[in-house]
Amino acid sequence: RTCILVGAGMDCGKRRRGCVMGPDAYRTAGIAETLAELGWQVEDRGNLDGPVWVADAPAGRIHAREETIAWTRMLTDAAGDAMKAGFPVFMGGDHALSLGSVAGVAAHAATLDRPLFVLWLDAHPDINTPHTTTSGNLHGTPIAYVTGQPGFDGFPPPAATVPPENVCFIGLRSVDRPEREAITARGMTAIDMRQIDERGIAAPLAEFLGRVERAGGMLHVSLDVDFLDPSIAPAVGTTVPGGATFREAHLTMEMLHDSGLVTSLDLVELNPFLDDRGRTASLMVDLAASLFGRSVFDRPTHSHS
Ligand code: DIR
Ligand code: MN
Ligand code: MN
Ligand code: MN
Repeated sequence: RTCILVGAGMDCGKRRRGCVMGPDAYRTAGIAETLAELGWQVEDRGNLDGPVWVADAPAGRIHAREETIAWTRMLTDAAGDAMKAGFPVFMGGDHALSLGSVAGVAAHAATLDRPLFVLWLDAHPDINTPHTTTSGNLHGTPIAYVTGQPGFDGFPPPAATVPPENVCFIGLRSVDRPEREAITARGMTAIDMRQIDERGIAAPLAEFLGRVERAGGMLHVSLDVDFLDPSIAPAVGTTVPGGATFREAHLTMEMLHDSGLVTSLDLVELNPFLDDRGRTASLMVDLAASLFGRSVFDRPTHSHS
């Protein structure tokens, strides 16, 4: 069991800067040591360099399009390589890194002839396209890209796309109108905060994990810091009140571990410039630890079925 750490300090998916420091904040918070203590072999591949210099049209409607395209190519390749070597953890960087990480993971799953499922833990569904975005920020678009929606001119077409019905969002509380329409039209599973209030987080998550298991699927998890309530995770540029609590987040990770279904992970949107003595970075590392098997007591695995 080898975990591959891939740093990608991508910072061009939105205007506010600071996610470039994310990978080093996770290292400072002890991610490698923490996963090693859980019995994993940890291979830290360092940080992807990112494009050396990319000309972006000034003041375009889409922010840093060319730079994002360059990162997407780089991340797609790095994700494919890392999947061959073990369980990749993509340390962002903002959520635009998932255009590449998920595209690379999907291409790998296709070579194995296995369906890929994606669990999107986020206040936002990130399903805008370059046509529907009002912010122009490409961190709001990875789900549209990896499910093969049109509008990504100039981007490498993903070698394999994720079927929209294989995507599950949990934690939603800020959804743009075109995003809402896309989610409904494509029959995607969207667990918003109201559902979590009413049913708890375990029941809808267990339903989704059951589907992944019955399909013999692989599961990519994308954890955006703003999934969490801002009171416990202040280090993100797009805080939204009313997010997942400390225990809801850990329970999610613990159930993901017990399912044995997760094959890759993104840790994204951490902006260490906004953190409070590293507590958000440390919480993200602790959540990763729960996903990699840290628990108070042992439990039978596959507890969802
Ligand atoms: C908004 C905000 N839906 C946008 N999105 C995200 O810019 O498209 N904020 N991802 O974190
Ligand atoms: Mn996001
Ligand atoms: Mn978000
Ligand atoms: Mn099972």
